[in-house]
Amino acid sequence: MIQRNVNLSRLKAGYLFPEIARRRREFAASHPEDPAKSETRIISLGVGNTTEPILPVIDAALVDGARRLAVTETYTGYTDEGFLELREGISRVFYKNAFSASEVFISDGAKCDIGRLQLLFGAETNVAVQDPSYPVYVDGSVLSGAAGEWSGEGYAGITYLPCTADNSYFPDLSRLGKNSLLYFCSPNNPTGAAATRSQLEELVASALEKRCLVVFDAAYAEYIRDPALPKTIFEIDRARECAIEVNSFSKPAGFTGVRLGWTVVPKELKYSGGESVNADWNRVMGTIFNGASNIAQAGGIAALTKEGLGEIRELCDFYLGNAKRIRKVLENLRIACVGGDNSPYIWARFPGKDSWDVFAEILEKCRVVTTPGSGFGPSGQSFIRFSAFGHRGDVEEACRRLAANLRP
Ligand code: PL4
Repeated sequence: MIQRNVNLSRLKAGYLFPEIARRRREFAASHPEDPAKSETRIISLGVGNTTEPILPVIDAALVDGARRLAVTETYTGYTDEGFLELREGISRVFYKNAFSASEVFISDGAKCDIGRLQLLFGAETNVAVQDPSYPVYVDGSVLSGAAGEWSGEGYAGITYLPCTADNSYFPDLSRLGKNSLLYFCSPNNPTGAAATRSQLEELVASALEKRCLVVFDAAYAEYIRDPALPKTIFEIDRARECAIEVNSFSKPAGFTGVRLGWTVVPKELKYSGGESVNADWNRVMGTIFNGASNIAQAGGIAALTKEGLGEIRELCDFYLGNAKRIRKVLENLRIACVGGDNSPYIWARFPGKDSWDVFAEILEKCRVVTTPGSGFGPSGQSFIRFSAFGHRGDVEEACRRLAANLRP
């Protein structure tokens, strides 16, 4: 028989979010809901999955995109790197036209691109991550062979850069090794911290000095409300020499199920041997990706219009309203927490407790699903992530239960 890819056996347990779903199912099986008692219903503040309908202008464009496929004159097939109008629109709206269409690659979402990006660098790469971080950076590195063996605390081949209250959730970059591939997410999942301009300047300066490449995940950029905070790494001078940015319509436009994202790979970006990263990404995408859905792209084009951007703002404001409510309850309980102001996540600390124990306690006492911080890396231990994605009524009910039953 064929041998299993050895890297698969290095993956630690299950992927975080299916594991949470499994524990939720297990709990539900032993604690059946009573339709007469609404307080027995399980509410999720766990996975960051959008719940609200797509707003009318963007929705109408999706419908129109589907209808155009039924008409000979407007039918389209493969679009390879994506509709030119969408690529140029993304550059115009999010990057002040700083990039040509050939530097903007349309995808089926940020997660998929994060997975594919690993193909550019290979198993010998030194990988560094913010700790805690979105699990795909580490698990994807395990699959590519770059992470090495699990050592009980983390993977031997990965440099974990702690982001804690002590450093205002921004890592000590003196620990970043030379020639590393650094995954950096702002506004951050899970801590909710959004890096300041000076912090991103420090990041770019370190990356240039140490000849590192930064994969900057800006999936939550549209949640930034503080005008002083950068929404993209490319607001920083010379970032185009050291960074790739992945982004997505999932969280701003409610496209988690539609699937549409993009990655910006500047032409200035070079490997140590001087080869073009942009040319290689073009080759990788051309080889193993066949383009995002034309219907989704029609929705994306509409999302970039004045009306569409208004809808993005409205949707993000709604989830930020949820975040504000959750954070207020936690603060009233005197539970130390951050995030929720420029991001849809609130990061709450339960000193001395194990994250999975707190997860189980909240599920048991409040029937609310959360995400255990330790699932995001060693520095997430004793933390819980609350997601603000939910219907308003559910979030308010969850807040009532937390206020009544949760103790720090
Ligand atoms: C559960 C920092 C959520 N099944 O939808 P995409 O692929 O464009 O974006 C995914 C993504 C990319 N970057 C960051 C993210 O936080 C996410 C989505 N994360 C979460 O709860 O942390 C959804 C997770 C989903 C997954 O595995 O991604």
